Amino acid sequence: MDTQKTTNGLPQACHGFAIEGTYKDCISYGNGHINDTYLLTYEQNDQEHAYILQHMNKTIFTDPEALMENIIGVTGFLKEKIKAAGGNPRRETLDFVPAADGKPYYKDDFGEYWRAYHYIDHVYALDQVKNPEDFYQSALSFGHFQQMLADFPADTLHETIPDFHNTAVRFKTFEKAVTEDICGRAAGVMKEIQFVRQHSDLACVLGDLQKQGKIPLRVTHNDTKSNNVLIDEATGKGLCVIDLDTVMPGLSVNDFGDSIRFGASTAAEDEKDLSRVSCSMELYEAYVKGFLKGCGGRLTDNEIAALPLGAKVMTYECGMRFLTDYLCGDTYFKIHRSEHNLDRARTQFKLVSDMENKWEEMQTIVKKYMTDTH
Ligand code: ADP
Ligand code: GN1
Ligand code: MG
Repeated sequence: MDTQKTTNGLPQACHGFAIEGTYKDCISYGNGHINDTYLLTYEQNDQEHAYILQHMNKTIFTDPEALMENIIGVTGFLKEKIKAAGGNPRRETLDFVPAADGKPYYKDDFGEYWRAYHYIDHVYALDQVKNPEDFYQSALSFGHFQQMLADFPADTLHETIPDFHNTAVRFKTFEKAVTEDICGRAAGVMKEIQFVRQHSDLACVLGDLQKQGKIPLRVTHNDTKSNNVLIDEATGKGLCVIDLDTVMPGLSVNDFGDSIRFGASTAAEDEKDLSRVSCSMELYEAYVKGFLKGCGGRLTDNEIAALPLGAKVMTYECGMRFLTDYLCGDTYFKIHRSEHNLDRARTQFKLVSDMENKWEEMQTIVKKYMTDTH
């Protein structure tokens, strides 16, 4: 990602939205790998008001206007559900701020796209899960999110990134990166390349279940990292699911799995010391319990039975994506050091191996909660 593109347009973007009052401040914010996020402050009647300002990554989300249409559709739909349930629609879903010209995004003089949201205050996002209760709350929120979107008209959604969780396509892209080896890095990571190849059966297994009609397509979040849920500081409860860029038809087991690969790990996604990386069964169990409850009994028996597989496949897929990006010269995920993507790939492969060792336990835990849901 060309950070220069962001800094060029940033001063304009700070003044590009329909925000009253006087501009005060704008600082870098959050730890996402894709967009550039800022905390923007304005003064209105002697009071400070905060906003989230985001530079949208146009290389990855190639149609930012279609992306914003999705977000308006989804947040508008969620707001009605939240109101009907007696909740606060300005805190329980993203509340976007239009640009000064009324459009849902601001386009700067360099052709880059920006958007703004009202800042939700007195919350925290989990960049690393520290305790089962927080993770349980995160699971409830992501499960509930899927439940609320169960009757959303899926055909109105644009596919913001084609084949996003098509693991078979990801595998082909990986093999192409190995063959082309444009940075000459493949020889140094043969062990990791072999790992991906030896586990290639994981690339088709969920797609096959879906094609055979055994698990359904639903409207899913598709990026269920624990830092994409805001937890209310006052109550400790999950408040708002954010980062809605990839809400598209997908598999419930993938939403479950992506959360596990990130949140149930005993170490950070980019931990260098692999002896610290494992899949915590305590955290896994907390998530199973919360996710099934959050989904409100909507998951089929086949989906529930495939949850452990979702965890393994999403971890494998993510590791393969990090390794592919390393081989291609680190152009997709933001990196903060050399070999950052390689370190991230290694943690994911360590987790896949650990899940293989704990496979029976992972299935037993799911069975334990299966009966609660029907
Ligand atoms: P990315 O796509 O880069 O992951 P996110 O949309 O997840 O970007 O935002 C990055 C971080 O900014 C989040 O993890 C969260 O901490 C914070 N954040 C985003 N939107 C809001 C909001 N409306 N209110 C408060 N914090 C937010
Ligand atoms: C990215 O945007 P962020 O940081 O929440 C990525 C996810 C990966 C994740 C790995 C649009 O998520 O798919 O699982 O990094 N998002 C996109 O940490 O590619
Ligand atoms: Mg995010």
